[in-house]
Amino acid sequence: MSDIKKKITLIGAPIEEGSGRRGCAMGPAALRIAGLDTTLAELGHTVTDEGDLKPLPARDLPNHKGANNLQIVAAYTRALDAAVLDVARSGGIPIILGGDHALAMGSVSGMARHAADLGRPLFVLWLDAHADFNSPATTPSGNMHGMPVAFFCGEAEFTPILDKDRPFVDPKNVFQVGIRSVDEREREEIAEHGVRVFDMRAIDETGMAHIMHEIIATVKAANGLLHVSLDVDFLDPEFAPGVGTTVPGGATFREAHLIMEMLCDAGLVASLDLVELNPFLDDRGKSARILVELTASLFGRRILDRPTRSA
Ligand code: 6HN
Ligand code: MN
Ligand code: MN
Ligand code: MN
Repeated sequence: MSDIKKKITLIGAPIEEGSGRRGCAMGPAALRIAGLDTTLAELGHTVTDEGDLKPLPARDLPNHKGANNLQIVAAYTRALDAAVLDVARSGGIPIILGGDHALAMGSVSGMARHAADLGRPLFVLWLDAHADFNSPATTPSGNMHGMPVAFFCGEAEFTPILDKDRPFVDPKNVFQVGIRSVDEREREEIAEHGVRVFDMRAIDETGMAHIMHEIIATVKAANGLLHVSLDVDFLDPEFAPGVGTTVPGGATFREAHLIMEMLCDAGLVASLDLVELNPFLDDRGKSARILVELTASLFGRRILDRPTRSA
């Protein structure tokens, strides 16, 4: 499966207004400087870089006190919904270079439309320290990067950012792995909606391989498409310090790497977000580089194929 050559399209989404601090806007540039495009091309894929989206704020929406910078987040949501659908429809794999996690409102919405067109269910693998299931009604911060999962699962409290009749993702098709920071109301919401959560304790108790076998088997059995959303803070801050919301006790590089290798072998991944990279907080490009490494493994790089590096 991993030897199949793909058409990959990079879409930069330098949004930072969903996060409440500056820096994620530099994420797409850092991922390019770390060599994402050449690394994927060296694996034999056809890589197109569409550059960065720069949408104008959605002035048709009112300001909302529970949703900071709503007009900017909505603009990126609409732009990504369209751009991701376009790439997927033409047989490509969109990789969205973030940018904060609010961008997943658009990327997942676009993939949900694509999956609906194909008559297949969309599954989402959410690799994150956080559940990101707040809404303007429940958020403790107003920051919309804490809301994308609730958004694409169709929570009603959102002001109309996209058409109301768009397809939503069934919360039971959302797998959250690595979770270790959940707000009080989020805890209730994810339980109520049946999101499938594998928190750090589950990883420690059962191991990543077991969890991934289960997820892959579920997606395969349903003939589903899989969107992967990788938040830098999924990783332990020791490996990836370049993020504004570090939480101790995260996934190791080896666990993350295993996920990517297993997903590669399964051949199910239709689209990928690389989000929350804040190069301003990073340590000499370490976190950008780890994202490139993980993406390379997802798209076919194998340990035995890797060139031996001299010390
Ligand atoms: N992220 N749950 C917190 C909030 O403000 O809603 C943190 C969200 C973090 C979001 O890391 O993508
Ligand atoms: Mn997140
Ligand atoms: Mn997070
Ligand atoms: Mn709810």
